[in-house]
Parts: sequence; structure tokens; C-alpha cells
Amino acid sequence: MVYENILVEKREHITLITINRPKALNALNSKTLTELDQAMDEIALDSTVRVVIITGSGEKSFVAGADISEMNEKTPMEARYFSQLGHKLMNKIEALPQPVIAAVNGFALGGGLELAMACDIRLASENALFGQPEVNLGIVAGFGGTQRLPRLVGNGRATEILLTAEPLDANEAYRMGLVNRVYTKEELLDETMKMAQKIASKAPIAVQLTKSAIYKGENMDLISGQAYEAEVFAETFNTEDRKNGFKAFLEKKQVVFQGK
Ligand code: DAK
Repeated sequence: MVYENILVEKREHITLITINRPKALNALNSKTLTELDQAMDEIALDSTVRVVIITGSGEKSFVAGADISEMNEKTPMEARYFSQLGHKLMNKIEALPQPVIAAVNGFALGGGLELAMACDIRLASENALFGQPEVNLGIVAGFGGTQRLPRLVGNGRATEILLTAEPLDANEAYRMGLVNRVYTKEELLDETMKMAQKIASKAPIAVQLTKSAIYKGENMDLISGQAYEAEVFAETFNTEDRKNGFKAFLEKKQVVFQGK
């Protein structure tokens, strides 16, 4: 598929998606949301992809939010469709079988932070800036910010971020657990790639079932979550990878997982 606003590059088992509207600081317009949605559909069906990375092009922005100029022109019906596009994409990223890492290389504001939060792991560069400035514009965070931010950093901190619209730098975001690691601007993509490669070297079915158990468990009580975990645990026992993984351990050899 040929895209206009995103670059999709496959490096062995890793797909790198770069949101590519640097003149608008990679703001998410309808076309970009639709293209990201299509890319997720392709990746979901591609069993050779084991890990996905999402980043922004240019020196200073991951995604500076939903596209304000485009939103300004919308009728209420178009705004509803835009909102549905955004929700569909964020949920699709979360539900993608493969893990998704956000390499946050600058501004992650509004819809940009919401996109990063829909990813499974967030790594940031030192110049990254996080925030939900929607109340400055007279709107409410609309791509899941009121829901995912409290789950990640707790109600008190999330409420402060959403109501004051004050941005956080990378170190503050790290301290509150919003990002896992902080690197220099130069290191960020290489380090993200290293983490992706590490995950890609693990048993792919086990990786995907682990992601699934984490998200399913979020909406379950502990006993139901454990029951789901037991099911996916059992499922891995049918896989070649599990058999080869155990065999290699017992024979003190290295294993190369096939995703079967
Ligand atoms: N949309 C469109 N264009 C943007 C943009 C954005 N979000 N952010 C930046 N740009 C554009 C600027 O207009 C400028 O374009 P030109 O003037 O050069 O044509 C270019 O990018 C460079 O920006 P600046 O010149 O402003 O660059 P600075 O370094 O001076 O400032 C900044 C960078 C990120 C601090 C500043 O651009 C800024 O404050 N941007 C807006 C950030 C923001 O408020 N983001 C949140 C957007 S609201 C909903 C669904 C979703 C949402 C809401 C509701 N429903 C379902 C109802 C989501 C809302 C949002 O994300």
C-alpha cells in the first residue's frame, strides 16, 4: 500500500511507522488517521511482523495533536466521524496482536499523547514534551486521554495534567511511569530498535498471548484474569516454539523461534 502521510518500513521482523507531516508537527488529520488504521490492518494479517514501532518525522515532534486547522472546518457530523476514526485507530493499536512501541521524539500533545498511550511501551527522547492541552481549545481530550491517562499515572496526576493543560518534560513523564525510558535525541531510535529486536527474538505466539492477557486482565477481576492466563498458558503448550524452547533449555542450546 502506498501512503501519503506515513512511511512504513519493514526491517526483518520489525515494522517502523513514521508519521510524516513535519510541517504540521505530524498533527493527525483524517487522512493520517485512515492511513494508520490501514497500516494496522495490514500488520495484523502479516505473521512475519513481530514488533511495531511508531515515531514522528523531523527533529521536534512525535505528534502535536489532532489537526486543529482541519478540525476547525468540521461540521458536527464530520466531527463525529473524525472522533470515530480516532477511537477506532487507538483501539486497533491496543488490540493489535503484535506489541507496539512508541518512540516519542518530541511533542506528544493531545491526540499525540493519546496515540502514545495506545501503544504498549513508550520510550522518549530528552526533548519530548507530553500534555493534554485540549481545555485550552475548549474541548475535551477525545481519543481516549481521559481514560488511558488515569490508568497509567493515577487519577490525581491525570486530573492535574488534563485540567491545567501544563506540559511535562521527559524526566517528569519518566518519574510518573508514563514513559519507560529516556534517551538522547540521537539514541532514541537505535535504542527503540534494540528493544524491538529483543522482543522480536522471543517466542512470537507467547509474546502476543502475553499482550492479550495484560489488556484482557485490565477489564476483569483477579480470578477471571487468572482463568484467562491459564487458558493462554495452556495454548502455548501446543506450539512448536514451546517444544523447541523447552528442548533447547534442557539441551543447553540456543533456540530460534519460528512463530509456530
Ligand atoms: N494541528 C495543526 N497544525 C499544527 C498543530 C496541530 N495540532 N500543532 C502545530 N501545528 C502547525 C502550526 O500551525 C505551524 O504551522 P504553520 O503556521 O507553519 O503553517 C507548524 O505546525 C509549526 O508549529 P509552531 O510554529 O506553532 O511551532 P512551535 O515550535 O512554535 O510550537 C507547539 C510548537 C506544539 C507548542 C505549538 O505548535 C502548539 O501549541 N500546537 C498545538 C498543540 C495542541 O494544542 N495540541 C492538541 C491539539 S487538540 C476529539 C478527538 C480528538 C481530540 C479532541 C476531540 N473528539 C473526538 C471530540 C484531540 C484534540 C487535540 O489533539
